[in-house]
Amino acid sequence: AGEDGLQAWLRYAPLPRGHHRSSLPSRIVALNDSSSSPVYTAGQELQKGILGILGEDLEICDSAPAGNSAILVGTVGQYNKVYQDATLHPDLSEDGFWLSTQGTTVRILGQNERGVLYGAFEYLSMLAQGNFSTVEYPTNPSAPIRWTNEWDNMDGSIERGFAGNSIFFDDGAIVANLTRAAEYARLLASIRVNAVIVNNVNANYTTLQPDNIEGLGRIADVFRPYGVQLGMSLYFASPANITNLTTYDPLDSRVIAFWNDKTDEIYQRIPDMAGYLVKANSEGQPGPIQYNRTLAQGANLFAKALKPHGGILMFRAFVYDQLNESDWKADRAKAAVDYFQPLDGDFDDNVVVQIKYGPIDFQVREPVSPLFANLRNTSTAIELQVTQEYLGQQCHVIYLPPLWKTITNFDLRVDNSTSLVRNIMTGQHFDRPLGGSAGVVNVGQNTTWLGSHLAMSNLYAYGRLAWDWTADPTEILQDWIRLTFGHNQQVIDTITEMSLASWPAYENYSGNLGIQTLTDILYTHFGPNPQSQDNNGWGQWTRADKASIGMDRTVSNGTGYSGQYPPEIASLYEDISTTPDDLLLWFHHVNYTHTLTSGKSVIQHFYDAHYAGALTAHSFVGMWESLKPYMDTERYDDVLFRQKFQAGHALVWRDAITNFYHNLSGIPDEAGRVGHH
Ligand code: GCW
Repeated sequence: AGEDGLQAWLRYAPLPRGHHRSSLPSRIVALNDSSSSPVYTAGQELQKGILGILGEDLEICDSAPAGNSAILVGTVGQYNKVYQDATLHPDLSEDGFWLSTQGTTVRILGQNERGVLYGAFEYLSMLAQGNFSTVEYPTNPSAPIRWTNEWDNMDGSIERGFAGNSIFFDDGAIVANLTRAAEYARLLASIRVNAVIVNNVNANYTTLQPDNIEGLGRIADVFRPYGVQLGMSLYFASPANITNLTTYDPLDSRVIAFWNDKTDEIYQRIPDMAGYLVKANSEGQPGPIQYNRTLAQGANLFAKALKPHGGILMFRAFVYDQLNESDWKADRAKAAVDYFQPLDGDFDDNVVVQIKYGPIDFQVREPVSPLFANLRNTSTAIELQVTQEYLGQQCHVIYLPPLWKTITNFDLRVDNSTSLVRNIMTGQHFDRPLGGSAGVVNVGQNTTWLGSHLAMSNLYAYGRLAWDWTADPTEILQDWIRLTFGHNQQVIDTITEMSLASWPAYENYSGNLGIQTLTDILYTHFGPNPQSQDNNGWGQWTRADKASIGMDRTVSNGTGYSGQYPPEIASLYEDISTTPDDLLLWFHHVNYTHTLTSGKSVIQHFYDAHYAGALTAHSFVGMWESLKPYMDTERYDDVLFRQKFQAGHALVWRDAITNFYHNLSGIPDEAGRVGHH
């Protein structure tokens, strides 16, 4: 039981009868036979996959007699050593691969060993989808950083994780059995994720104790055959916890020596460690500001220790202070630019500032973080959540790529010219050496990994997009459906329809017009709690009163946030008539009777959208039930249970939000649905 969940999109289910297939090569030639090599893994994976998909058991050899057909896997360098093919010059960058299928000769050549494994998974994905076409192409990543972050605590719990306890940690130490860690690395390699930060950004100094460094080394050992590097989050004040130092001042020579020595010790055990992730001076975490040092001085402390080892320091931009709502101009959304823009150019070249996609915190609708437009001399990466913290916690189906694409395709108009977020964060636009993305995933011990079978489309898509931000969310989704659930057209059409309707539906029944997700922000981040959105110190406010609602973030009359964007975007948001409806209440404070460009009033839009969204969620139940004949019982029942919960919870959402604003405003619903009659 649970095997389908564990294998996720790598099930290698037999290709159904009726699919055209051409004859296969007779053997697999892997050009490196060391068992920790991704090339070796590629050979093993091809053997296993072809057996599952096509029922043919190919042998793995280290060479092929001339004239014999083979699937050849190796780096370009390894290949040229054996075959001296001077005509072969595939245009590859780091981690890229070249795939060529000519009848019964298949060549999968990587720029490095990790690229070889990526190519093997690509070929297997083709076979599993019944695609036997002849192809020949190179493919390269959009960015070097394609990481996941796991918010796993050393005690085995996971912050904002919705699939059980950690696969890495338990009771303050690294678990003995790392089978799941290896299986996770296999999934990640197949979507070309190249590193995992294994512990929570709210970090603990105990990670750095010698037996835990040894344990992290064991995790890195099981990741290595999959080309996945290990990275770790650090607790800024560690030196004051594990030595007799009483300071963690980043400019103190003893503190510097501590981090240099610790870093050397870690690299001794994990020579290919990816780097560190640091959350400092954020939500109670210690940082350099305690010593009147800048955030850049804090970041560079670690960057310098990592530099000789080739490591990267990811430094989070999620820095903000508690605020008082009685101040009309107070605005948490401004914090990141206020803190980081003055430091542009002060960060070492192996520092990457990791920026959440919006200026607040993974809400259902946010504008792009303006920080992306304000750091020209600093490498940046975008932080996304695969885990659905504010978005239904895997109890609601939401296919997230359309949300991510809204952000990454946004044109910030830096210097009044095209400046797409996806080109800024990958380093291309400002010509930065580093860039990319971090996806907060938070997989757990549950056999579905994320707590829900359908949520896995988000992990799959995260990797595909991190490789190529121009890829199409629907195509990615349908590859995932075929690999996960098979080839039945009704299954493909239904899951596609449901997935594409899911983000708009959730926005409709949770929070509209840029008001954010009206979830409980004080405790659970789950379920409706509109009253928690005001009179809190967190700065996630709606400023709703009897007559009006919304944050005035204009320069002319509000917090001035809109002025953090380049001029063309600033004026778009400054002017209420050019602000898109879906961000109206993010930027403007208006009466409930204000007319939207759609012609509806704000309050009527709230009522209508909540009813429409809940209806869509309800329709998912019947859609899923129509798939019963084509599904295994285990996955059918598991998803159905969740769809029914979502349908019911969407009604709770609808009624909680519409009644809340009806009571507050006293304005009746034109359709007569809301309130007491
Ligand atoms: O919104 C908050 C989350 C915290 C998280 C924090 C962050 C890991 O509720 O759980 O801490 O964001 O991203 O640092």
